[in-house]
Amino acid sequence: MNTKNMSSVFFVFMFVCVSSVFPQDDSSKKILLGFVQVSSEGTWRMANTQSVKDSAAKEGVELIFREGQNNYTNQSKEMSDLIASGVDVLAFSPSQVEGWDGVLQEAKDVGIPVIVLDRAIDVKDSSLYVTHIGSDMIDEGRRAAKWLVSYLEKQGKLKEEMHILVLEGVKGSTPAEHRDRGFREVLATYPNLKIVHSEPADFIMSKGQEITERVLKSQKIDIIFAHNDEMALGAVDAVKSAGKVPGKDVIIIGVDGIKKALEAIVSGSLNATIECSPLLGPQLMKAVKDLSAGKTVEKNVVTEEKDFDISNAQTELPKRVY
Ligand code: GYE
Repeated sequence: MNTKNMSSVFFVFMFVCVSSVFPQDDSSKKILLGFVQVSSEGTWRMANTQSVKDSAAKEGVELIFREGQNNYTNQSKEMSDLIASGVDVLAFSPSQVEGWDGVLQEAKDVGIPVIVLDRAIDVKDSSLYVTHIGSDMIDEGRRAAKWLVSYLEKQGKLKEEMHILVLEGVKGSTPAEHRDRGFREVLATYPNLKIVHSEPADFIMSKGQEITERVLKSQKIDIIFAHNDEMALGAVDAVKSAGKVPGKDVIIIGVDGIKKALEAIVSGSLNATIECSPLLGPQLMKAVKDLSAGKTVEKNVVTEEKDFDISNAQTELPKRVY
């Protein structure tokens, strides 16, 4: 063997030794994340889905995306399916507060960590999921009522009898249940602020409009609290068609903080929106990566959010992406 050959053999030998002491980091193997979205309706949900997809692509996480059409049975089936297919991590945004114990147990039995995104859940054993990333929706309800109280106070109307219409989200869903609970909790101190009608409009704009139109025909309504902005914007249209001025004759409050709601605040037809951010993708991917690296993650990651009204909606508008 000449010197040239000997040195090549030496280098190959060294490479083999170094590789076996420092095994090649297998970061080329992508983490497989299964995500079951609750539904596809509305601006908020579309922005949430986009945020998850964009962040997965950016972070090099392989995403299997499924959608449950706002239906518990569909959603649990999709989840069982992904568990059986052996994803590394499972995430979902639940259609309802309760009923997840069984399917989460399936994941736990095979060692798949589960992340609850956006809407929180109630399960008997909280070790069935590793973390919840999303908003405190009871507090969103409280914030809506507190905004209302301070608005009425400034107008010198806090002692007057006021009739409230509540446009609820999907019955049994976390945002509907929790926002309702928080709102009523604060209102309990103000018996003159009366909820005279409350009905599910399923987070859908046209349903918010229909219900408001119907209710306005038979009752005097001073305030409308909608569990999301889409329904609140439906209510704005209904108030207009009843010949009244939304934002003045009827105070209207929504939740989410979508661009269209901020525009409606600036134009005076909506009074306030309580922010609930759909941009959860980056936090989700961080948790996915931490879990895959064997790190512990916080049990509850609460999104920081603001309230918007005429005092700050305009400044926020150019920054809104949804
Ligand atoms: O407020 C609503 C959507 O789960 C926070 O669901 C989310 C809610 C959001 O359809 O617009």
